[in-house]
Amino acid sequence: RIAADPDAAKERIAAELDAGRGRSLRYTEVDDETLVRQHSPLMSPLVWDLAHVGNYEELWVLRQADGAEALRPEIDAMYDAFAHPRAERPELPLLAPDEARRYIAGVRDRVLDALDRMDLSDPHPLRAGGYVFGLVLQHEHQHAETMLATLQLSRRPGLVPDGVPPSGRARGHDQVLVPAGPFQAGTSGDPWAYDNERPAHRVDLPAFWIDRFPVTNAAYTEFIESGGYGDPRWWSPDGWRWRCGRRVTAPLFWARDGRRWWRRRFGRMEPVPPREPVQHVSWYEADAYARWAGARLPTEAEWEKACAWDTRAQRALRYPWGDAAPGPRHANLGHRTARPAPAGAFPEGASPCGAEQMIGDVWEWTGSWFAPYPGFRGFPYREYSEIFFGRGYRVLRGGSWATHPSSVRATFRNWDLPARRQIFAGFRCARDLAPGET
Ligand code: AVJ
Ligand code: FE
Repeated sequence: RIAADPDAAKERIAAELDAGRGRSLRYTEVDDETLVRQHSPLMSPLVWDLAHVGNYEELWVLRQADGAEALRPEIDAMYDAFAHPRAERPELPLLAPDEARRYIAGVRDRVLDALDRMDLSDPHPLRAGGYVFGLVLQHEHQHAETMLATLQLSRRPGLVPDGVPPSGRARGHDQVLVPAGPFQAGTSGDPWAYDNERPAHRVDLPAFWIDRFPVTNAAYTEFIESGGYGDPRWWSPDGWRWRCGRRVTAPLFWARDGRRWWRRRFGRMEPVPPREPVQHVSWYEADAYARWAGARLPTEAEWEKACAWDTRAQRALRYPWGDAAPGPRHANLGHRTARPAPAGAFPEGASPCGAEQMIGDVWEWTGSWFAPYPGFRGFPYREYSEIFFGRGYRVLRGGSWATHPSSVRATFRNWDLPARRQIFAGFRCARDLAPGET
């Protein structure tokens, strides 16, 4: 955000860029073999992500916003996510880990020079308010979260720093009412919002109930134990095909030992903690659980209204608790811990309607397809959002424990294919009011 004092704004941007880079470097402080290997066909080798964030920064800050020539035109295609799908990336002649670190450090030096020189009041859409720096910063943090998913898939213990989440005081099953009426979805004014969050528009919704907390491991285990994975009544046709084809019987990384469930988390087995939000479930599993529970997934409009619409003030907040930047008492974000916090751990992060943990802990699957808002305009490039519209992606909201605070807000939209489980995703349920219920 550009304040009255441009130097202070630039210092803040530089500090945020530095913190983002520190994170990428920490996650890649592992042996070269771990960096160059492909841990799953769903993911890039870590060394690809590392050079890609630098290449993206070079493309957008140095070339597009500052008018520089390409530093290394011969490597551009390798780090273009659209030229090479993830599965192909290990076959590319990628920069070796040390070379990648040198390349991105060289880009960063030039980026800081460009920041120094840039007039942030220039109306150019990439330069105005330092938009392009917010773009690359959020991009780097999104890849940091992707790197964590890759590290989780790698099975190697000791690669990821842990931390202890606050404890929760959650009651059992609990839903909050979101009253009927229009609200403002999306944003036109948020300075760092992506194209897919724009423009702000009015959406009128009937009243609905939404879970106060994300669905916990305890609740999800009941679905499993009651035979939920074996009963096609609960599954969409595609979901049933997916679960049978892959013989899925529990969330990814879960294993049963007699009557107890365990999970592998960053290379170590541990008992599944009952009060934590379930994570590593696909959209298909979330959808089936909701049907089993006599509920459904919220639409993304419902999710956003429950997250941040202040009915009394008739205005959209940036976060459930207001407009203040997320602090440690609001939400579990930014990898302070390497896991979701138990339900009820963030009463101070409650939204105006009383929903908790909407931001942080786990990305939440919604019932909506990823599609453009009315009046959408692709910016700054079609491949960020536009080419994913109408292609079978489901919307996720709210960010996870791995998401950096700079890269999530009530309007932020994430998306993935309904079969994906390696991301840090869970869900909560919603339901319509019963006849006569007010
Ligand atoms: C918004 C998380 C779906 O990781 O594919 C990274 C973010 N875009 N580089 C992704 C992104 C370009 C994107 N998601
Ligand atoms: Fe990227």
